[in-house]
Amino acid sequence: MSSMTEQAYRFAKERYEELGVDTEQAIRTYLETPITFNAWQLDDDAGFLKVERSSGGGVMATGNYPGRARDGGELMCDAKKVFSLVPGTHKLSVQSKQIATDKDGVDLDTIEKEHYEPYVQWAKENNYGLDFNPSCSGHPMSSTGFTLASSDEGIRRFWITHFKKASEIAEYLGESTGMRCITNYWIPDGYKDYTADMYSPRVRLEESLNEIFDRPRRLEYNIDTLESKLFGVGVEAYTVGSHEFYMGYAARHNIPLCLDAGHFHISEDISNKISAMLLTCDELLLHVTRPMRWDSDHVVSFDDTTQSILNEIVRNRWFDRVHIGTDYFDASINRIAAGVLGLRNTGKCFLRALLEPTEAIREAERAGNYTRRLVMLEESKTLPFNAVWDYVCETQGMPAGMEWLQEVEQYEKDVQLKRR
Ligand code: RNT
Ligand code: ZN
Repeated sequence: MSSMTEQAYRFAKERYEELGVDTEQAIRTYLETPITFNAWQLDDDAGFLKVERSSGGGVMATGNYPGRARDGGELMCDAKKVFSLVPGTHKLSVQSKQIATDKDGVDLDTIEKEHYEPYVQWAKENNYGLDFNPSCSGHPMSSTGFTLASSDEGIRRFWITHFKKASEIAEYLGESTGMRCITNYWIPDGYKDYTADMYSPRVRLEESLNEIFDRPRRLEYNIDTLESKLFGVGVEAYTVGSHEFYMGYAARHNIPLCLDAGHFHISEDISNKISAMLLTCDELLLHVTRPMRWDSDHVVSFDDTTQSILNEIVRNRWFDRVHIGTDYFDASINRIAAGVLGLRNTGKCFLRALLEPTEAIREAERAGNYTRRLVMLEESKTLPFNAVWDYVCETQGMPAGMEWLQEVEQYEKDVQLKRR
């Protein structure tokens, strides 16, 4: 560690101590709390099934930067590179279509544990956790725009089978890695244009979910969470799985929700929803992302929105109830750099939240001293957070500043650009 980093940290530590903040404790919490990275940043949501791909499904990576991961092996190699440049405990959220075995003829209704076994080995070797999601997008069986809410019984059955299998596989991932898996269910169903019947698809989605959840679930190894959405590309008019739909479903069936920062009206802030939803759900999953004008999934930035989300978790010590995951994908820049940057930004917001003098601010609030509350909230923004971040990076053997980019550039030359 450089002596400058160490010196700066010592000053920062003192400064925080004066405000009642224990930097050592903050660092420990930071390092042991997992943050999940979305694997679909690395393959542009393409997946590795050998079935024909189809457009639709409401998600789309834009950009043509070379070097995306083309199979599970490349994906793991890239994800490991990402994790090597971000301090903390890591989980990778794998999509069901990212099968890691090179098998022909495997489709989403015939996936088995063995197709994900290489991920388990890899995670165990490196002390990573795994999360999971059943993926509906880009598949011929979702090309009508409907999956679990389809009026076509064949399509609906295909996806029910898929979701049931996916949850079983997720339990296997959690059991064999020793870190519980968190699965997000995101169902793209909806209409591009005005509909005359918003009710029937919702009845069908409810029936499908009831059937999927009607199996003995091993909740100690996996929890399934439900992710709502406002609209998607190609389903601008109507989304079956709206926030109200899942909120009601979650309350009635005691299933956790997944809150994606881009899935609401653009000025709505999910940090404000967490405390309300935790009265209904025991747990929540977050998809931290940066919506730019719409649900665009830009690389997570070190911005106020992300900070508010992380503050909310930390202020209430909800580390076991709110699971932090990211959901961004950019194919116009180096995908590993995108991964590292978004994860470091999420991590920075987390560490900065852990260093907030929350107790003192809450004391002012309880006393009705809102002047003091505002002054403290504003002044704490410029406390020497960065000295603590640098110190964390260097004690973990990672570059503190932007030198990590050189490593990514080298990897791009040696590995990614050779993929043709
Ligand atoms: C899509 C959702 C969802 C997906 C993943 C792949 O809009 O945000 O989280 O990105 O399930
Ligand atoms: Zn999401």
